[in-house]
Amino acid sequence: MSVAFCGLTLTHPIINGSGTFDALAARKAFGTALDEEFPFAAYVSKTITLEPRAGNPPPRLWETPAGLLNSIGLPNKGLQGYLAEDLPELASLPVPVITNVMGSSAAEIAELVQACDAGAEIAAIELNVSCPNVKTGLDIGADPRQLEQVVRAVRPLTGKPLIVKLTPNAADVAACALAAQEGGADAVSLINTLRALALTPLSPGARSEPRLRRPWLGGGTGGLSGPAIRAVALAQVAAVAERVRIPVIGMGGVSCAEHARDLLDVGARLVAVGTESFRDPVAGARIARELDPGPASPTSGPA
Ligand code: RRO
Repeated sequence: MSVAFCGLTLTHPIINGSGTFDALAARKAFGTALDEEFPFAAYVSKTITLEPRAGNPPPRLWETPAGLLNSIGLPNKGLQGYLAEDLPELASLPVPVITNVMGSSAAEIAELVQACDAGAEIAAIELNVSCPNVKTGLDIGADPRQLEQVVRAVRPLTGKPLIVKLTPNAADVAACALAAQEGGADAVSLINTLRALALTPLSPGARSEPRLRRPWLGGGTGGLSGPAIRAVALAQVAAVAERVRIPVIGMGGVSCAEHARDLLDVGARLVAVGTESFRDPVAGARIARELDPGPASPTSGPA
């Protein structure tokens, strides 16, 4: 089931969505058992920014009937903390490491890409231009012209595979994918979460006072993930795969092999598992196994 992806050979097509699986915390919890059956064929880090960030004020999560709304706000140690403390440990995972970065200006993105290029343990770079939970003033991910310019500017700064993570919150996602390709991206990944809102619940029986209603999440709006967005992901991945030559990483609401198969069948090269890993940390391994059950046993087929 091995898959060629941007010069890497992955043992199967299932990876994690950035920010949905903390490999270092999992290793503390499960020890070396984690390395023996690591759930993913490559490990994507959470989003790293130039400076450390505390993240958004709580509450940061809200469950919907078929999804999860988050406004985490990129808490991370910052580039230097990641390179010095986390990357050396991530490098001992049994799979290639893809580092996901986000900048709030073209100059910041360039600095992040340059630093990742120098990190020998980093197999590929994923550029997050799609987080719904920060007000950067730089909405490049939703504007094909700006996106192409930024990707074109940072492309020469690295020889490593450059993946652009697209936002679903754009008028024409396929046009954004094409722009990333024209700028020199080696692959695109989608979908990130859909911008969404939850309000502080009313007490039972209370009359609504519209002017008193407030967003539940500390960050205001959040990003919706999970089963609720799977059909949206399938439509957007299909539209993008039809339009670009570069490989596509598809994700959004995948919780079993059938869902992964749908994304592969509309043209994704790899599939990322996100929200399902919060429920089942070894979902990635389960889905990879279900996708490739191996040769049929002599007794399982017709005589
Ligand atoms: O940290 C977050 O709040 C976050 C990020 Br960076 C992202 O890309 N997507 C998301 O739903 N949340």
